[in-house]
Amino acid sequence: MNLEGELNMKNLLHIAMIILVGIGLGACDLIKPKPPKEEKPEVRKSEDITSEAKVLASSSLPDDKNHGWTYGPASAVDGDKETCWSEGDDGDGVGEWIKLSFPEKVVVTRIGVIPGYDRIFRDDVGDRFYKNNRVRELRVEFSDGTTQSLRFKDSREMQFFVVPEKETRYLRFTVAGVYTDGAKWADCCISEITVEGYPVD
Ligand SMILES: [Ca+2]
Ligand SMILES: [Ca+2]
Repeated sequence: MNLEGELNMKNLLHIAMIILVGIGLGACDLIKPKPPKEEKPEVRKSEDITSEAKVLASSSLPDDKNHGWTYGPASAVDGDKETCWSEGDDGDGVGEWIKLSFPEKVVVTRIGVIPGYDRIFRDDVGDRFYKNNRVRELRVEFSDGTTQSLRFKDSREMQFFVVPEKETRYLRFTVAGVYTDGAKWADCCISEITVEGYPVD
């Protein structure tokens, strides 16, 4: 065997070794026991818990008996965007509140609000949204006394806010600012509030 032949043979042996070692490692991998699964803390599933709450308000507009429309706080949690809670104070609504109280402590994760009266009716007034005051800002108070501010766009879709997970017995929403442009009535309205979370064990 000349020098070239010797080198080729060496290379072939080298490649064969690499393949054998590779197969060996692969086999080891196959029979290696899998590490135990890491224990993850249980993640609680958030759900719509609005219907569990009792609802109260600082004031409400008298119901419209002609149309059969109700303006009490229950209208903000009935799942119908065409019914609303309207405050009944003489002013623009700043300082008025609506409170959702839960029978047990809950962890709140997300809040959604339609910050006005999302009803369109076939009469001279038509669309009620911009004819009433809309919420610009709500201050949410939790039962530990802490508060969080929610700021709204002046538009009729439900607007959502993620809440740093917090245990609470109630949520009190106080109107801290309103949009009044174009309003015919000084009534601040909320068509819907939804609360997502889960009960505390
Ligand atoms: Ca409603
Ligand atoms: Ca008012």
